[in-house]
Amino acid sequence: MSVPISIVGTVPNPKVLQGSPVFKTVAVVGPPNAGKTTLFNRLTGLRQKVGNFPGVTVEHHTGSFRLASGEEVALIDLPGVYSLNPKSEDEKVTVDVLNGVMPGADRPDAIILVLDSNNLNRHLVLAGRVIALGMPTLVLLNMADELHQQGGRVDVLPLARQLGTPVALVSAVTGEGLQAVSNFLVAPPQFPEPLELPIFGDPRHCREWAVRMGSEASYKRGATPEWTRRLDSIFLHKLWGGVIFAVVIVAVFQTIFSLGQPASDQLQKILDTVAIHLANLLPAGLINSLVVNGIWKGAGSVLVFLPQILLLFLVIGILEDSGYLARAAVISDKVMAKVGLNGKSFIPLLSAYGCAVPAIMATRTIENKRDRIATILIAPFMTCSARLPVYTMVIAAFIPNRPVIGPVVGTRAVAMLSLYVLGFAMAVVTAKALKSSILRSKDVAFIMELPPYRWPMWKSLGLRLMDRANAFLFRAGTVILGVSILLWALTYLPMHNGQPPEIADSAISKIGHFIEPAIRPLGFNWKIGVGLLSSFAAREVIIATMGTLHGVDPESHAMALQQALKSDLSPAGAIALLVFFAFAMQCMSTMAVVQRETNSWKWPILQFIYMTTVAYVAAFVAYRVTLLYWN
Ligand SMILES: Nc1nc2c(ncn2[C@@H]2O[C@H](COP(=O)(O)OP(=O)(O)OP(=O)(O)O)[C@@H](O)[C@H]2O)c(=O)[nH]1
Ligand SMILES: [Mg+2]
Repeated sequence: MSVPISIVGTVPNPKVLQGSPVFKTVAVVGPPNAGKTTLFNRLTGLRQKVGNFPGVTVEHHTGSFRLASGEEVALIDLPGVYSLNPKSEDEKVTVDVLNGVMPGADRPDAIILVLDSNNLNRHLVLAGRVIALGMPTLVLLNMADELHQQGGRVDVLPLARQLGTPVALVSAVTGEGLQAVSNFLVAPPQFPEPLELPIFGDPRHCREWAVRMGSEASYKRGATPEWTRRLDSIFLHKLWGGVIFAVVIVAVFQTIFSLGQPASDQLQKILDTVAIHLANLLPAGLINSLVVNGIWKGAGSVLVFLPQILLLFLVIGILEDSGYLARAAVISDKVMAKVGLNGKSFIPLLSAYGCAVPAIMATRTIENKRDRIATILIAPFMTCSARLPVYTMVIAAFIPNRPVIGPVVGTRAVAMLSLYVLGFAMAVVTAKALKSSILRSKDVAFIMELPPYRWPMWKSLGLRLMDRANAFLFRAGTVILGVSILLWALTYLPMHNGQPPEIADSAISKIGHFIEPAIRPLGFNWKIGVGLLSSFAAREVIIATMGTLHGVDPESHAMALQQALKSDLSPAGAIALLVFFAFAMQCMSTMAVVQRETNSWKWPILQFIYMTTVAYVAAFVAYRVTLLYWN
C-alpha cells in the first residue's frame, strides 16, 4: 500500500505548512503521564498542572492554539485513560468529552493521541481503540528525547501505514517534531483504512496486536535508566523505603522552619517599617486607623507567611516532579490497606497538605466509589497550607526553640511535626471507622505505573510557585482583607459623639463576649472567640483578626503580634487552639468542592459537624490535660 504524501509530511523535518485549520476543536487524549498536559501547555501557552505521576489532570481544560496563519484551534487537555471504558471519574471525563456529552466542552472533531514512546507496547493498545472511533487522529510518540537517550528506536512510517493515521515522534519538552501538529491541523491526510485493528473484547489479543504493531515499526524500547533502577532498589526497599520516607518528611518540616522562618521574620520587619511610616504619614484619625490597624496589621499579618507557604509548595512540587511521589504511594499501600483504603488514596491525601480543594478533585482517580468518599471525608484532616501560618504564629509565641536531635532538628519543628501527625492520626481513625461501617467495601488491588525518575524542571516549578503566590496574594487581598476591614469597622462601632468606643465597649467585643461562654472551657477569651468565628471564612483570617484587635487596643498596639497573643492565651489555651485548628473544618471552599464532587449536601454537612465536634472535644481535653502540667 502506498503512503499518502501528507503522512510522510508529518514525519521528520517537513516544512511547516500554512493555511486555515480544518478542525475547530481537537481533543488531546492518551494514557496517564504520557505528557499530554506538557504538550497542551506548550501549544496554548497555558500553565495547567504537570507532574511526574499518573493522574495529574482530572478535569478537562480548553485552550487555543494559534497557527502560523493567526487562526486558532481549540485544544482540550484531558485526564489520562488506558481504555475507553471508564472505571474512574477522571476517565469518565475523557470519554464524555470524546462523546460530546460533557457540559461546557465542544464535541471534538479530531484527536491528538499522545503516547509515551518508552512504553509503546502497552500504550498502542489505546491507539487501537482511539483509531477505531473513526475520527481524524494524529498519533504523537512523545518523549523522543528519552527514547534516544536510552538507546531506543521506532520507525514512524511503517507504524503510520499500519495504523492508517499520521504518526510523529516528538518531544513535548524540547519541542522536537511538533510541527507535525500544525501540519495535521491545516492539511490532514486523506485517511486510508488501518490495515488491521485488534478485537476489542479480547485483552490478550489487543496486547498481542500492540506488540505486533511495535515490531512492524522496528520498535526497541529504551533501557530503564540505571539510576532509576538503583534509586528504586532503595526507595522501594521493604525496610529502607519506609525509613527514607520518614526522613524525607522530617526534612521537609525542618526546611520549612529553618529557611522559611527567617524569611518570614525579614518580611515582617519590612512590613512593620512600612506600617510605621504609613502611620506617621497619614493624619491621625479614622483613615489612619483603617490603614494601619484594619489593613496593615490585619491582612498584612498574613502576608508574612508567604515564604513558608511557597517553600511547602516547592517541596511538594519537587516530590511530584521527580517521580518520588509515585514510590511513596507504593510504600504507603500497606499502611493504607490497614485502614481499608489503598495506595490510590495516598496521592490525593498528600496533595491535601498543600490544599484540600485540589486534593478532593484528585480523588477522581480512585475507582472504588466508597474509597473515594472516604478519602474525600478525611482529606481536610491533612494539614493544609492555610493552617501553617496559624501553627507557626502560635508555636513561635509559646514554644522556645531548643535543639532536640542534634543542632538540626529543634523543638519548634517537632511541635509542628506533631500537629501534622495529629491531623494524620485523626484521618486514619476516621478512615478506619468509615471503612468498617457505612463505607465498607471489598479490597481493590492497587496498580500504579511507576514513572522514571526525572529532574524537576525549575522553570515549570518556578511558574507553579508564581501561580501559588498569586493565589495567596489574591486571597489576602479579597477574603482576608474584607474580613479585616469588617472587623476593624466593628471595633469602631458604636461611635459616641464622633469618637470610637473603648475596645471593651465596641460591637466586636459584644459579639466576642456573646460567644465567650461556649469557648471558655477551651481556655479562649472573647478575642480568640472572634478570631475563631472569622476563621470559618478561611483559616488564616484568625491571624488578621488578632492583628486588627491588638492594633486598635492601645495596650497592645505597639507589641508584635506574637507577644500580644500571650495576653490572650495561657500555654494550655495555646495548645487547645492548635488542636482545634488541627481538626476543625474551617473552609468554605472545601465544603463547596465536596458538595460538587459528591453531588450532595449530605457529605459536606456531615463532615462539617463531625470535624467541628471532634475539634471542640479534642481542644477541651488538650486544655485540661495541659493545665495539669504546664501553666
Ligand atoms: N523527558 C521528557 N519528559 C516529558 C516529556 N513530556 C512530558 N514529560 C514529563 O512527563 C511527566 C508527565 O507529564 P504530564 O504532561 O503531566 O503528563 P499527562 O499525560 O498530562 O499526565 P496525566 O495528566 O496524569 O494523565 C512530567 O514529568 C513531564 O515533565 C518529553 O517530551 N520528554
Ligand atoms: Mg495531564
